[in-house]
Amino acid sequence: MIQLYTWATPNGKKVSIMLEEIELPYEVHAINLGKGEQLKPDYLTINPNNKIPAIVDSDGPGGKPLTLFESGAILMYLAEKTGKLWPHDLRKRYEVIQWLMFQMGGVGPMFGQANYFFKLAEKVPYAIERFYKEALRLYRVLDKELARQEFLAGNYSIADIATYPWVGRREGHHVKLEEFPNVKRWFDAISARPAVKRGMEVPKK
Ligand SMILES: N[C@@H](CCC(=O)N[C@@H](CS)C(=O)NCC(=O)O)C(=O)O
Repeated sequence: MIQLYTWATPNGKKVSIMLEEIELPYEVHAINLGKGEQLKPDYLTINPNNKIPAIVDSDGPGGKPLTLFESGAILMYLAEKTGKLWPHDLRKRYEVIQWLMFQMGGVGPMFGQANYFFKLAEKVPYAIERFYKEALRLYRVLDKELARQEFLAGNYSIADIATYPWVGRREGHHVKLEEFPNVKRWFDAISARPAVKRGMEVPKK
């Protein structure tokens, strides 16, 4: 059984969507970030970086428990464990990893910063412009790629799962999908998946 430590944020939803897609049983532990539960000593033994998500797989490699943080690493582990949602072919698999890293190093941090500075009561125009422009540039990269193929690395994979919840927060960084028609087509297709709908509801309110 997998224990999932999460909260209602894009990085948390990546893992609940993945667990729903691969149909592995899991138990949810809501870590209330507003109350600072990520800073509690017990949780720091699971994620010393005091962030969600994290998992503990009681049936890890060699039948021993495995504790893991960083959403990208968790997605790769679950894909490896089940052989699902990334390709067996090494060349194709690295295309998936490439787009996963693009999300982890670009989409997540930049959309996150844009959301933060747009929301901040005391406006910092330089920061808003910097992160908004970079978010738009990343949407253009995504749109161009998704004009070429149905999903980010060809078939639906952990790269799409990682990117989807961040595009779901586009209101926060003032982006309209009508301006990125291929991202919109991709977003709507993923939104229609039953496992994605279930994963997006975790943790329950
Ligand atoms: N690179 C990390 C980022 C995780 C992250 O930023 N989590 C946020 C919520 S989306 C968090 O837990 N923040 C709480 C804090 O920083 O105290 C990952 O992808 O797992």
